[in-house]
Amino acid sequence: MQLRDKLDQDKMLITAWSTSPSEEMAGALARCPFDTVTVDMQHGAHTESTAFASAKAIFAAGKPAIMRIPVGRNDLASRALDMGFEAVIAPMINSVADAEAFANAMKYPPVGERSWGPMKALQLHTSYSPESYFRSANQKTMALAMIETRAAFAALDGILATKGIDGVFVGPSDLSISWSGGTGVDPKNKELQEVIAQIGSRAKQAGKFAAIFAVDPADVPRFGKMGYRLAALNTDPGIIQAGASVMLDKARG
Ligand code: 3PY
Ligand code: MG
Repeated sequence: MQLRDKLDQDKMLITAWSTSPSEEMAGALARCPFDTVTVDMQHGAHTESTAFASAKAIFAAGKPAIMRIPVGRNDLASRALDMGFEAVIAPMINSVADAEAFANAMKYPPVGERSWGPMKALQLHTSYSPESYFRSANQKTMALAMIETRAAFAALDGILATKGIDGVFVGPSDLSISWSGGTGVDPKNKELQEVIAQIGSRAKQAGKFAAIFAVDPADVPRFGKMGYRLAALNTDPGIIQAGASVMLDKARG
């Protein structure tokens, strides 16, 4: 497991966002110079079997794998860790109770109630024995709670203080919908930038990590200055489109 160690180095890490139900595609993303790849089971088209195969393909490329689970699927959070994912992002964590339920699934006792069975993870992370995995998993695997509503922002300090929550992950699109009272989606909304800055600094103060989905790659250095340590750049179709545009512009002069 290496994601936690990389984050502890206090550098901005960048994750690709895998939405196509293909381990080939996830492996291709992992072979690009991203620091890590996130497999999206909330809005992506992955099934459990393509997600689990993707974890292996990402790991084979020497990168850590992250999973975003669908809303409320804490059973899948434990399962993702059992399959070798190193971090789980849980969407719509809107209260301390939501954060506690997520942390319970992610951490072994005495912190939470994760059930024992990391046999597949041990096949990937071969430097661990069952005993050493048990001793280090609570510290090395990461529970990232998504802050993407007004309610979540109101509960931020409680969520950050929840035992077993390692960090928060801002979803600027849903946050913009909630912030506007449902009148629109505008993740680049000016008012939201102050909220995003506060989340970064309050996470840092609480000794937790802050991460965010960067709709515009040019925003990543600005998020870094706000204390964020992990940014998601784009989904696989967006990455292909951006690369194709650069190549076609060159080819067509
Ligand atoms: C959001 O912006 O709402 C997200 O969930 C990003 O993936
Ligand atoms: Mg969202």
